[in-house]
Amino acid sequence: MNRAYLSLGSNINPEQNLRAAIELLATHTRLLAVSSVWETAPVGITDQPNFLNAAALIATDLRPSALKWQVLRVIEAQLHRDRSGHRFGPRTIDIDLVLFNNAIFELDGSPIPDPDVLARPFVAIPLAEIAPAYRHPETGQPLETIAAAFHGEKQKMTRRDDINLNIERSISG
Ligand code: PH2
Ligand code: MG
Repeated sequence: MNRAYLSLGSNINPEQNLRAAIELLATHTRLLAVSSVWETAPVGITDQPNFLNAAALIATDLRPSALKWQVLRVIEAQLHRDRSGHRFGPRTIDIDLVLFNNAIFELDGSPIPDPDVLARPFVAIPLAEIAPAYRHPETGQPLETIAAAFHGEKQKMTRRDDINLNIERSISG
């Protein structure tokens, strides 16, 4: 079994789309952990709604390319992700494969580990919640150390404890 670490983001109907993405992920893979939901200011194009960001850890027998194309991209399409607009513009759901086991490789020309793990607090902080002791394959730093370096930015992020993506715990009745 492989362990894949995913970064999720949405700023169109974000609460519903994050929840739907997690539920769909659970039907395709084994969901091991889901982070809190964080409300974050948009990076890149700043004139767009705030994002909700989260991270998930899954177990899968799929290789990275199959995971990306047969699961992540399919879920994005099911949730009406429109890729015709700006690359960094608003989206219903973005599911990025950012870490895979302890491997260092390229997937369709993009590096894994995704450089955003070290560069973006909205990626590092949720990941550190679900795998604090995981060591970055290139720097050797645990995710909790990487996330702690963003303490200044973290103050600008809001943990949305009113939104719970944990499927089992949120089933009512
Ligand atoms: N994703 C982007 C561009 N900007 N900003 C925030 N806060 N969160 C994101 O997930 C995000 C972004 C492109 O993937
Ligand atoms: Mg992204």
